[in-house]
Parts: sequence; structure tokens; C-alpha cells
Amino acid sequence: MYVKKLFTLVFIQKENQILLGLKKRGFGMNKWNGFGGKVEPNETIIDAAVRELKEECCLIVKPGDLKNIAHIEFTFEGQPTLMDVRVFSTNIFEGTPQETEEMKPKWYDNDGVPFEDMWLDDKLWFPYLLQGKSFFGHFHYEGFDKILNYKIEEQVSMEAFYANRKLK
Ligand code: 8DG
Repeated sequence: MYVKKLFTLVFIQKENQILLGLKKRGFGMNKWNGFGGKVEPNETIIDAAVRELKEECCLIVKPGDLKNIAHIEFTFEGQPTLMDVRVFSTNIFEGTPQETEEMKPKWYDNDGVPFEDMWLDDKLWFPYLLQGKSFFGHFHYEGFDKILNYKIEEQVSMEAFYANRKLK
């Protein structure tokens, strides 16, 4: 049995661009990513997503404007932790992205995403994100630079995904 830890990950999109942040410290340092982090005790997932986005790049979103587009699980060979990452996107936001202690934000064209400076798995599922498709993914890593196995399953909607999961 794995010990599950909940994380959020938010992508801000406009026209043909996506906002990424260069992580300046800690886990995933020097990688471009969406904005997110751990869900705190007594905090809803959506509130954590809104909070982390604001803390990391100063953008404001309304909880109702965040669309849950993916559920990604990460496991690491020989480790008991399962990272359960809830992924959201929106094109409705207030403010201008600002650099913070944690992240340096930058808009990228959808066809110019810097996969060579991102987590290895991202290039496998970004096509779903950029095409507005929902999906479930599981990636099993050895260390942080090698994927031993993975699966990606497109979903009709994440609501349907969670409803089906509950039935099982
Ligand atoms: P801290 O620095 O305050 O200790 O932590 P935090 O801000 O609460 O959390 P974090 O450690 O920065 O959270 C990790 C973030 O990275 C979270 O948004 C999930 C995301 N993430 C992974 N693995 C991968 C991955 O393989 N690809 C992408 N795109 N994101 C990932 O943890």
C-alpha cells in the first residue's frame, strides 16, 4: 500500500499560449511547470489550487473558473509515497504574472513548450492538455530521470472519472 499525498497543478492558458513557471527552489528546481503544491490539512483541493497559484505567480482565479482536466499519479521505485496530482486549467484570471521567491513565470507558445527543461513525463501528456482533453495518468519513476512504466487514459470528463472510480 502506498502513502498518498495530494498536490495541485494549475495551468493558465490564453489564445495559443500557456503560462509556465521556472521553479527556483526545492522539488523540481530548474524545471518549467504549472503552478501548484501540497494540499494543506483542512483545505479543499480547489482552495489549495487557488492559493498556490497566487503565492507562486500572483495571479487571482475564482475557484469556479478552474476546470479539473487531469488526475496524475506518480510513484517512485522503492518508495512508499504516491503523489496524487490534481491538474486544473483556465483562461479566466486576474492580474499580471509576477516573479516570486518560488517561481519565475513566462508565457510560452503552445508549439514552443520547453520539454527539455521539464519533468520527463510532461511531453507525454501535454498534447492532451493543449488539445483540451481530460485524462488519467500514472507514471512510475526510477529516480527522477527515468520512467519505468506509465499509462495515460483519456477521459470524457474528470467528473465521470471520479464517479466511475467510486463505483469500483
Ligand atoms: P514547498 O516547496 O512549499 O515545500 O512545496 P509545495 O510548493 O507545497 O509543493 P511542491 O513540492 O512544489 O509540489 C510539487 C509540484 O510539482 C506540484 O504542483 C505537483 C508537481 N509535479 C510533481 N511531479 C510532476 C511532474 O512529473 N510533472 C509536472 N508537470 N508536475 C509535477 O510533483
